Amino acid sequence: MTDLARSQRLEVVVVSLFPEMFEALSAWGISSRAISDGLLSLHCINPRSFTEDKHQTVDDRPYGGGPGMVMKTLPLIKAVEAALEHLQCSREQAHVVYMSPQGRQLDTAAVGELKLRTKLVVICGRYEGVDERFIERYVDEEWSIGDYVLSGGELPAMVMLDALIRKLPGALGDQQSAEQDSFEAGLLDCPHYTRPEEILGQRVPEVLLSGDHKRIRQWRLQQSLVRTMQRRPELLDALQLSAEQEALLEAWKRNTKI
Ligand code: 9D3
Repeated sequence: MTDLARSQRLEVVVVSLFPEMFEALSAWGISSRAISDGLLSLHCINPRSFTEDKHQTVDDRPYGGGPGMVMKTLPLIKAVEAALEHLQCSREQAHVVYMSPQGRQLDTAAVGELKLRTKLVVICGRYEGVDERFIERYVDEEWSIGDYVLSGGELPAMVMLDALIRKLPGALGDQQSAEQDSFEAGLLDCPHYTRPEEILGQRVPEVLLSGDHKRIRQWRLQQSLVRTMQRRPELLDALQLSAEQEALLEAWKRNTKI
């Protein structure tokens, strides 16, 4: 689907025991602007509000024993049903994802897939995770943000949503800056400078002051290529370089050998 072909705005419902954490998205920066501009809606539902006992219990001990607790199934089921109600859609019409260390690892391609959805339910786990039967019944996909242990699914959900929101048409003031982003072109970013021209003896590279836009573009591309080669060679291996890119990289290698 092209950007212009997006027929419906993205509607997101997050299921979390800590809904206030999502104010990091709704109150600040590009994500908050995207929401107030109506590019997406973000609604949070707390499974705790679907408990019936005095202590509003959302966790319980694991069958089989061992340390840690597991999120109870019924409050989660009720929360997802409330999410579908909020989205005014059936289970089949919504895409339900569970943030989980066992999930597929998020990357640019994955973000591109997720942003095509129009109704997204994002489940955040706490404790050791959720009852497996809940996953079997409701979850379409499990997503991780990388191989390190966090305390729950909220930060991963926010990472995923922030990456996704940046790719919604109109989310960035200058649509080009999304395409120029690191990774979008498969390359790391070039260095950036702002005023003053000199600070404590460090000068801005002369080419950036030249006003020669062709040379500036070539310098930036060359910097991106060299940095990618030095810091993330596996990214470069995955690319088919253009003739210009090949030439810029070779020119750099030639000049640094002398
Ligand atoms: C240390 C506890 N672990 C083994 C006994 C399992 C475990 C359970 C729950 C590890 C982490 C979590 C909480 N993490 C997430 O919910 C999570 C996550 C993450 O920790 N890292 C990367 N991506 C994600 S997505 C959700």
